[in-house]
Amino acid sequence: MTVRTDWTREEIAALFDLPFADLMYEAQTVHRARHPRNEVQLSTLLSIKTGGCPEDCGYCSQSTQADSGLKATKLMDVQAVLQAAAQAKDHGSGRFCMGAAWRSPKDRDMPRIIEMVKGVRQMGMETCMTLGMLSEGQARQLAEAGLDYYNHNIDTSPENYANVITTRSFEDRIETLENVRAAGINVCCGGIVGMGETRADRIGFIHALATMPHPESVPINALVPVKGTVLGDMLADTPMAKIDETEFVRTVAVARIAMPASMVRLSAGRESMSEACQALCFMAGANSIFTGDRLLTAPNAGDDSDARLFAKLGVVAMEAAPHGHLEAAE
Ligand code: SAM
Ligand code: DTB
Ligand code: SF4
Repeated sequence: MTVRTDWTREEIAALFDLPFADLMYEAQTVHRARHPRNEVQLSTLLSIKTGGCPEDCGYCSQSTQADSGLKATKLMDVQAVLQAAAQAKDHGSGRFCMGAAWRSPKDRDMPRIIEMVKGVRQMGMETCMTLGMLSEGQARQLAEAGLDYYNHNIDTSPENYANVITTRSFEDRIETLENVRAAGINVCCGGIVGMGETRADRIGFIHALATMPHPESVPINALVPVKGTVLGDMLADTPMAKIDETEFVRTVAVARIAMPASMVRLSAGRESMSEACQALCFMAGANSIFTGDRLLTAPNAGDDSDARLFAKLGVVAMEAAPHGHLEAAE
């Protein structure tokens, strides 16, 4: 149960191949050794700049390449962002994650972004941002502002990357992750399953995450199929390509075992997931979710249904503890 970054693909593949009950048992054992059981960390998303993105990510409604009918907006005012953060805090969320549909932030945007980080932090919430690629200098500026986490996903295996996104490379992603880490900001990095990728791609995806310095937070998103995006339309045309729930749970369990100390977030896609599947994901070691009615642009499960689910499962919200969760073993 030590934290290892020397995983081989064969080892990751062997975990995926385990009988389901054995995989769940191992994942739950690792989880209990490292994390408070029955506790789930709550984060809330806000899209601070929506749509009009020049990147061509095949899953995303915010790309200019997508015909999703989404209205593009300008960067929000600081006050409006702080108001949304206050509401999230009132609803029990510990972390506020601000996302912008950018390839990378412009230097002229940085002062406002920094005000947002400082303001949310002053409210006693953990801060997270996802703004696209960052230079070393931008990462340092965000660190100085007190940013706790930066989300930047590798999304899929290195070999599948170009099938999903062509306007940047897997290596570009790694470079930003290195800049973020070097600046001393916690890394939030994961990806999407259910994009029609193969088991081998899911193995390559977890292998890539587990052989870098492990991200403190690993979001596992189930593709939210959006009409007008390449992948949303592909799934609508070939429903057979939709990922099966057991395979989704397996992916969560393998992430938990391969990255024992990380927080594994059951991210996008919960809205259309059964309660039983979500319960299995928690069993498999997921210990974080996005709360609230909306993700960035897509609908989310919502506070009422989450409260019901938590009560049913005997799950409680984890106390927010900036930078402290890795020591949270029982
Ligand atoms: N533009 C920035 C970037 O790409 O890094 C930040 C925002 S982007 C929307 C953040 C992440 O959301 C993506 O990396 C992807 O993993 C996830 N995402 C976007 N659209 C999704 C969808 N339809 N279903 C599931 N996950 C999605
Ligand atoms: C992540 O891995 N998932 C979040 C967050 N990081 C920024 C975003 C999910 C987006 C889902 C689609 C939407 O809302 O547009
Ligand atoms: Fe732009 Fe991010 Fe959407 Fe890609 S995922 S199109 S970079 S907003």
